[in-house]
Amino acid sequence: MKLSIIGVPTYYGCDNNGTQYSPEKLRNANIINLIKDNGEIEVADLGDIDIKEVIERDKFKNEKDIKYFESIYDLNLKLAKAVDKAMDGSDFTLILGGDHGIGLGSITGASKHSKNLGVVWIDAHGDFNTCETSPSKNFHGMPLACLCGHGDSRLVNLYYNGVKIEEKNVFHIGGRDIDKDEQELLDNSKVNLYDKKVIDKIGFENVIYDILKKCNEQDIDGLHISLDIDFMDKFIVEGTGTRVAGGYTLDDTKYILRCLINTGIVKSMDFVEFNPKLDVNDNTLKICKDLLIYFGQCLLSKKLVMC
Ligand SMILES: [Mn+2]
Repeated sequence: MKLSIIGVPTYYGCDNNGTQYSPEKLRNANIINLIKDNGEIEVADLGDIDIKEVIERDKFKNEKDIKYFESIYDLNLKLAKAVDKAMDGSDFTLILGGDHGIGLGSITGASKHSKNLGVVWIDAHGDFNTCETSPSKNFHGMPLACLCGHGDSRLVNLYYNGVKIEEKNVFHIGGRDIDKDEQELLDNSKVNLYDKKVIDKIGFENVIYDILKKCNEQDIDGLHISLDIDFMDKFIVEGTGTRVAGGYTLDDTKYILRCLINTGIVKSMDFVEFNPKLDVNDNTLKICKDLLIYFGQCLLSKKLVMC
């Protein structure tokens, strides 16, 4: 099992200084060795994407509807290329954000490695705004819409022209803070929404069952997980920028990861929105470490199941 890791030290998509320190913080917490120590995982740390610096005063200089546009475009293009290349030489690619805006680049890269890619977007927020509907103009609220072909055409056509992921192949889990116009966009889309209402009604087991059934019916041959830690409850993850009440536990998150990775078709994952500057007593760091070690164990148990 070969695992590639790419860091994306940026906060330009959330405009909340701090998420750029996440890859460094996780590496310093020995995360690479901890994942390795689980056994036969061969980890290649490919380092960080080089981020083009834009000063705060210039954040609307190139585009009035998306903050830090120039850098967002640049880093996502570099990330798409890096993920595409990493996936050529490994069984799994893990991308450490950064804010969730990096999902555009990572999934664009991953889309080159499946005939029919599916995306599981685990998040308290929709991330389905366009530059027109976004109240904040922060790109981390837009990447999923962008990947489905909505919004700024330069970002929609990043790396190669055209839609990167079909709406019906998107499975969004955990939404409980979705903007009004964004909700309308989602309701008019084919995105599969498992928001708080749905989860309360049917439970995570049935959510997973439904996703796996649809993967099968729709001939999805590869899955990418995009995990925003604000999926978890605001009292569990202090070290993230847009915390929302009524969220989920560490065990819920582990359960979802395990079920998805056990399918054997997950080849890449984003781990985003950890903000060490907002963390209290390293509580969120501990949660992140726990999750990433568990993720490594899931990769290995997948291998055992396959044997
Ligand atoms: Mn998000």
